[in-house]
Amino acid sequence: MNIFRRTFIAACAAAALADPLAAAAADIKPHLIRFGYGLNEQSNQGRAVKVFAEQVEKASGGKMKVRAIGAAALGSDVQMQQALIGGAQEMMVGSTATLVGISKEMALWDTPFLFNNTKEADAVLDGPVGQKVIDKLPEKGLVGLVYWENGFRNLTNSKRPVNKLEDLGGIKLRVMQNIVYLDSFKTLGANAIPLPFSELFSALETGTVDGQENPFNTILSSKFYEVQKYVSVTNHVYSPWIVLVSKKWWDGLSKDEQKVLTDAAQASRDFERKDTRDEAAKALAELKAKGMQVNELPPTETARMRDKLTQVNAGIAANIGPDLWKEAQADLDKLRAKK
Ligand code: TK8
Repeated sequence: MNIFRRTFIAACAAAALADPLAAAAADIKPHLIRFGYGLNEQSNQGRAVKVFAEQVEKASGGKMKVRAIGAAALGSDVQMQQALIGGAQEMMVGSTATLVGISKEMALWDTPFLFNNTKEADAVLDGPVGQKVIDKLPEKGLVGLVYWENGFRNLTNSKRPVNKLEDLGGIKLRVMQNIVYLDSFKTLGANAIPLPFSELFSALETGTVDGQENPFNTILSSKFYEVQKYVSVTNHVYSPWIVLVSKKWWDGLSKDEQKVLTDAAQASRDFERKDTRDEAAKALAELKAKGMQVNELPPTETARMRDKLTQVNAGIAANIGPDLWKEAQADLDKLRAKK
């Protein structure tokens, strides 16, 4: 061994001792992570994927590289979930709602008006109930790392402002590929049509559907204001996103590599929720500026909607199991009693 090589090895060892991150990185094998998502790069989803990617590269000393692929270029949520299960793709982020066909407990998050505010959402999603739902994924071939915020969903359409329940009558409304959403909007009188998000813009543009529902952030970042006239503020459900890993791939990683991903996922969650909330606070004004006509649903009409939708709750409870349902309700009761 020549002197240069010896000096180099000694320097690496010293650096590894001085920096625990570098020490861990020494055990990390080179990896390329294909990370797919449905929204575009300029969206809150795209920004948070970038934060995740940067942290993974840094913490792994450049050995784990994330190739972020947005705008559903790797497929819809449902297609990507299948690719993860099969091991053809490493990671993704998407709606919990589109996962219900694979993991039925995810339907808890589809309960209309489940959370009154983001505080409640964070507490339940990051608490024992959220973890129990995530713990059901490995048996399906997926690992769930964290929940991000998609947000409270609101209605848009091209026909008329929805001021009362009856205004939804006959509106061809795109819903996610999820049984609870389908039931909910049928119950409210809309003509609910399930479609993947990746087909939504053109379906709105061509009139295949008249309307859709999503958080203000998405209505803005996906430019739905170009093809929709009315926004009705309904906040009918809080929608989470979930960061998923292929279990097939995850099982082959070292503990250090798994930790790099878990830590980065948590950091991206904190970034994402703050970023999403900051944007949501300004988004409605921007949508108005883009020419959309905004109306708030009167409280009496929200109450009527809520009443009608309690019909779907029994089905959700039966589907996810009464214990999980009751535990979520008990946690919410406790949170609400605290104030
Ligand atoms: C993005 C979707 C989207 C969701 C939807 O892939 O489909 O309406 O809100 O965020 O998961």
